[in-house]
Amino acid sequence: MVFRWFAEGHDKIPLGYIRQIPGMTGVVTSLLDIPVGEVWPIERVKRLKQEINKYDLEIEVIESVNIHEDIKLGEKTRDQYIQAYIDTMKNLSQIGVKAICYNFMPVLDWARSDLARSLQDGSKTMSYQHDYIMNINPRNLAEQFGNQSNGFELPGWEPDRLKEMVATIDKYKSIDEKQFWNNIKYFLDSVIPYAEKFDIKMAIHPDDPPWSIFGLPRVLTSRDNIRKFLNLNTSVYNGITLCTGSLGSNRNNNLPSIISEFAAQGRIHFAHIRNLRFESEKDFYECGHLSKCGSFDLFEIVKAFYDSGFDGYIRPDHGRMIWDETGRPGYGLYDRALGATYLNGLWEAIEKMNP
Ligand code: DNO
Repeated sequence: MVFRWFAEGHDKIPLGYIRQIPGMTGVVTSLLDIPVGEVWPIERVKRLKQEINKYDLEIEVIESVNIHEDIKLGEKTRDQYIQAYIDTMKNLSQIGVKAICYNFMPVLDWARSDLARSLQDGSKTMSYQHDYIMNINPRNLAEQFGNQSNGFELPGWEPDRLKEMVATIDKYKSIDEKQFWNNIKYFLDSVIPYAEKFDIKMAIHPDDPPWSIFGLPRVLTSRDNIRKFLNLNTSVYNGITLCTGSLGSNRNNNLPSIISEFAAQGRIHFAHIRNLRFESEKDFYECGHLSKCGSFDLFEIVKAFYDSGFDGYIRPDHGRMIWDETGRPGYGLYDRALGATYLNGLWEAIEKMNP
């Protein structure tokens, strides 16, 4: 079990607290200050490792090494950014990183309509209202996120990504879905041989939400498209992050069945597990991890991982803000720690039921 931690200066949760969560063996982290497209210097990654290891925690998963927009757009300059990506992979392999979670969402990463919606029990959480997202200008949404993020830079909404947001969104007008898939394949065929060489499993994150927003192509959205993605490059090093909250927000995605299919093939390298509660067809809010709190059956989800012999990394995903905690939306300490404990409990029970 691992825990997402945004590294010194970007996270107010001390590593010493993370170590005290029962069963926590490592953190999933990143170097947020390095602009996308630049190589992560070896000295920086070594220092990061030392800092984490001091607390008896491992650093085997990186989330994320982001992909430069020129690669996603298939521009002529993409080769130089792919080379930088490979150089970063090499440096990460030298400190023992075993998996990289990344995404191929154009321009923006995940989207929510509210980062601090108050729930009846007094907690605050992130929520998604489809009409709101369909009618808001992305620049206004970015501004709203800036005001609601308690001073933290949100992953996927980094300032360097937002500077040219509108111009970049425009560039996608000339890219159809077929071209976009070709650009994904070009990236995979370039980096996967190095993933094999460096023994780093590449784990793409599904699009969140799993449908197009702001007129941009989004393709990592369903079982069929994940099959297509995995077939673009059939190396086992080309795999996915199975994020239940992202994929599951499309009600047509049957999570236990999707997990069983891809975990049995050894293509799920990382699991983000959380629950959400639907309020209508496409509207939802992020609730506590417990099955009873939301719309997913977490027992069936964890069982699907267990039964398929999953041996990748698991982390609890977004939590609510509870007990008056303030911090990075979705990434407070308390509710995620409860989530981790619950997931560990489910895993232990399932394991003991299957001697
Ligand atoms: C949101 C996260 C995403 C995820 C990236 C991976 O909380 O799940 O930002 O880290 O999509 O590249």
